[in-house]
Amino acid sequence: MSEAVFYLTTPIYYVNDVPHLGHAYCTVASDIVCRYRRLQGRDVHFLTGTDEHGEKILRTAQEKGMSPKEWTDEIVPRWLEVWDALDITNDDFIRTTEERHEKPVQTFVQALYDKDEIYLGTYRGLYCVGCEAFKTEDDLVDGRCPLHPNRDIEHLEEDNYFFRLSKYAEPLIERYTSNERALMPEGRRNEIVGKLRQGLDDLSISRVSFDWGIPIPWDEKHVIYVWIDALQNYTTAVGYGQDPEMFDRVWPANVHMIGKDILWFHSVIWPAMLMALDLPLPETIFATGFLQIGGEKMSKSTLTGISPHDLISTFGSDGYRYYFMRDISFGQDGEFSWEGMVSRYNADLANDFGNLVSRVSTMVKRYLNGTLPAPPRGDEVTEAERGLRAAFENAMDDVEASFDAISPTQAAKAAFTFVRKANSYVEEVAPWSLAKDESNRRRLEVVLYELTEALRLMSLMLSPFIPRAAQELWTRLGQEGEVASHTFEAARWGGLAEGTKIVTGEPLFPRIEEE
Ligand code: ME8
Repeated sequence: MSEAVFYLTTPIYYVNDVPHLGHAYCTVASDIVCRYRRLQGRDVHFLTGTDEHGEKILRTAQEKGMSPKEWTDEIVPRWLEVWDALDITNDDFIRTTEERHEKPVQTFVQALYDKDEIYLGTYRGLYCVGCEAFKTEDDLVDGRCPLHPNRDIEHLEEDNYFFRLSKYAEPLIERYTSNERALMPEGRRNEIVGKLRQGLDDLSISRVSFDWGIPIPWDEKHVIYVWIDALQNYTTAVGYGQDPEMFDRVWPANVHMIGKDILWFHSVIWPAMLMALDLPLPETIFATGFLQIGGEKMSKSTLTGISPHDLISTFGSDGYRYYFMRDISFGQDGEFSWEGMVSRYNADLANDFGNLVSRVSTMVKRYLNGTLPAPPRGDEVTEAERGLRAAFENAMDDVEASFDAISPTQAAKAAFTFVRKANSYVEEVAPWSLAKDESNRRRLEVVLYELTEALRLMSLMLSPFIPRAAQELWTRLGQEGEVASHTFEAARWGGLAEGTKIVTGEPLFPRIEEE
């Protein structure tokens, strides 16, 4: 039997504005994890999309003098452009205004109602339109939402339908105290368990004061609360209520990758909804930290959002992807800085990796006429080659363990231990010295074979992070097709065939001069 699908989701983003670095952070990390799982031979289903209902989008459209549907249709392509520019390989893109989402959301909510999980009541309290969330006084700082200090908190009094969320505090505590992988990282799990121990209130799941949303099927003057609608993208996109065969095959998600600001919705409300219908729960919810600027969360509402395009034009998609994964410890908050990005790019990509590629391919061209010799026989392998090969095996193991722990930062570090080892191997074996004496010819062939093979393996191992450069290198090494369509089956030392033609080219990562 084939292994189950690896299903990973990103948050679906509010389209009240264009994406900034903070949004791209979660999506890039998700893409890297998915690319790695594909290299492992897994059947991956990678979902992202847009969250298009609710008051926030409605008000944005009104400010623009458009209907909400006109506004979302205009802005969604701007999001797709960014994902394209960052080489995001999602298998599906869901918009919550699509019929394939709206219909099954109604089916789901109706099923909750039929099981008496929903009742009519009155909500009296606070609401932050920025978060699209009900708030208590305790959530506010100086009377304002700390995440949306520029927006006024609203006082609501509405007849709403309520979900019996309070029933689920105990089962959720049980889940998070007995399963370490259910919610990661650990600090976030403890935080949620602490909050759950204080008990849960039932949750208002409908709104009546506006109509931009999915109607409650049995009472159409209500629209479904935007979070109850949005969370279901994870199930509607894989066939809930429409395609039972697909739903059984793909659900539950292996990973819901999210930012820490939306952890409560994902780790409490969403699993409770699933429990209420006896549906399987996501295996892991992983909350990233915030990308900050000047110590504050980068955001649209505080006007600190920088567009990914502004960085891609200088660093390329690869430089962008690598920097954010490598420099911001995954799961924690981290500060973006231009200087940090330049120095990381120059040190790791331009110097350690890019120069190695240039040096090795230039030597193969100069000393071997660009044609690979026969691989070394057992008796031609010395301690130096054994060290290089062992570094590769260790790096592969560490990369795997890091991805299992959902740490692309550790994985990037681990992969680069092999790059650095290859650089020290070049210095140790000094091919340029061997080339001076014809009697060293075979030894020269052996070390250049080993180095070229190391580059091929780097292309595979680094491809989740730097897919463009990895592909360019793969092609220069005379390898067919796309590196991304291979698996780690191809990651066995000695895979390069004798006679392969190696070509040189422009630097993969031209140095960026600091201004
Ligand atoms: O919350 N640093 O959408 P959203 C890191 N539609 N990540 C950041 C970030 C930052 N500065 N700013 C945003 C929503 N993000 C809902 C989600 S899911 C069913 C519905 C990331 O557009 C972070 O992952 O406001 C956050 O959770 C996500 O963008 C969505 O933000």
